[in-house]
Amino acid sequence: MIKSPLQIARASYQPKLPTALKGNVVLKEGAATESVADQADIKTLFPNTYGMPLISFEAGVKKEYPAVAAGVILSGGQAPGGHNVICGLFDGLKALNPNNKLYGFLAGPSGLVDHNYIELTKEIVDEYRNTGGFDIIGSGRTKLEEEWQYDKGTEICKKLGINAIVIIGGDDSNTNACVLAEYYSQKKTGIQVIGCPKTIDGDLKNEMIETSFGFDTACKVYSELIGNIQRDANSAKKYWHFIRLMGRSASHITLECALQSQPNICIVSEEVEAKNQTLNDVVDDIIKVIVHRAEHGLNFGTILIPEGLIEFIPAVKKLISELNDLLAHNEDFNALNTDEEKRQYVKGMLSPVSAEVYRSLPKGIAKQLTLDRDPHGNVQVSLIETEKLLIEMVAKRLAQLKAEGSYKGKFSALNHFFGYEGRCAIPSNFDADYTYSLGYTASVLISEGKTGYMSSVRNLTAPAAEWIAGGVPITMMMNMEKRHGKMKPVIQKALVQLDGAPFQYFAKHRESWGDEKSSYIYPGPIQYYGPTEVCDQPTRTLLLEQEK
Ligand code: FBP
Repeated sequence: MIKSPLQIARASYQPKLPTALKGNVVLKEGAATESVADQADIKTLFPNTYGMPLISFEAGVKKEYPAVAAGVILSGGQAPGGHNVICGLFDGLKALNPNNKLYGFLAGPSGLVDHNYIELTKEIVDEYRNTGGFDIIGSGRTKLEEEWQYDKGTEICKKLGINAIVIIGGDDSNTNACVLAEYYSQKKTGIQVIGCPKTIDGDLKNEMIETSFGFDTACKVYSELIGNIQRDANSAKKYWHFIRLMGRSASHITLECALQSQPNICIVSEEVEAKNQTLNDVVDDIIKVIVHRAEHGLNFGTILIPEGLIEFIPAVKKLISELNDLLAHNEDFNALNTDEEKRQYVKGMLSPVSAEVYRSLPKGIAKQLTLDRDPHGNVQVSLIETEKLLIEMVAKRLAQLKAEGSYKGKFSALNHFFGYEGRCAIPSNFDADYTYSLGYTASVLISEGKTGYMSSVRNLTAPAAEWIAGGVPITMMMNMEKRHGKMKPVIQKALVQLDGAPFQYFAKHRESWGDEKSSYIYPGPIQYYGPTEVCDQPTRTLLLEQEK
């Protein structure tokens, strides 16, 4: 591998660990837990892994652990810090017993099923310390949800002597980790399963998981780019920039980037839904700011748009939910050959209201909603070009206003989409430290014989030495939701809370960001070396949530 000077320097960065993990560790069990909702159903579905206690680690006396072998899987979209989870896991396993082994399953969960793996040695792991990407073993979106897949997993674990599998993934992958843990317990395979909270989207968080890893770095990369665009806009004074940001359903990334860069307009999908807005209402809100700024001679600005917006327009949401029920395991639909046949079939099966919405959408977007699903059945929102749709609608409306004489400005728009450029960035110090600690924590959970737990590191706005490491039963995060027409146990996805501190801060300040005195912030690139207030800051979301 040819390395950049920064990569060479970063290789020797020693991630910070919570004090409790630095020496000998003792496990403390807390109170028994309950699932967030639907307790009776979840308890019935997870008889072996329901109700387990919370776990925290404290400094303790030396303990001998028998040698174990673990297998690690990277699941789903890349997120900065994935390599450091593996480094922390490897270092932790070796510190607990030098005979411990770590295998990596290749290309995501399919590696477990297809028996594709490598043994992760010190030489391999050292090459990837503090780097972005998931290329050490690759990732994939295969779902682990069929018993034959679990049994194939048992086969390879028995062959390699693997006692534990660590699944590094988002809410869907950790849901599957929980089901796998329960299955392996029921079958008495002796294979433990531990989850790790990954996703740039920031939507895998709750009372015990303060943030998912990768959110920090990705938001800092996007905010740098937004700041650069704002400075360009403020210099050239001729373009409105419509910037769509990744993040799937939730608007956490968009909101965090707004807090870091203070754009003129930022749309938050959860608010659009709460206000029961239509796409035209969203356009009207944008128009107000554009017209106001034009009255002050400012025909430029920035607009942040979450990629999940379209799903949150209530009428479109209803349509998506009908499509989900309609298309799940639908043999007739799957047997159709052309996109047009499928379109006609869908139109005929929808309720009259949804059929109308479906018809009103541009064909490309309707196709995305119907045909282009990921293996978890999710609409692939990152492929829907909402920013272009909005530019088109805004331009049309402004032309009308101009004709009526109520708008005299010039409207020239550019579109951007920031997503993939942030997912494999070199992890910020926060993500490098957090992920290393998550991996190290997983190694202790494994050595302590735990299963069905998610590795958890909390108190994240304090210095790393004061972070609290431990484990949270995954069943604690679950509730029942309708998926593909059936009720399923799943981890509750965290959306932006409109009464939460990050949104409240934004709502209080957004009017002034949109007026004629722009309040742009130019965050600049992530800094890896320098004063702690420049290099080690967590996200604004985390700081506001923890009242800092
Ligand atoms: P995960 O939920 O798997 O972490 O993926 C996050 C994400 O980057 C979303 O923000 C985005 O919608 C999606 O992945 C894109 O998926 P793909 O990588 O398959 O294009």
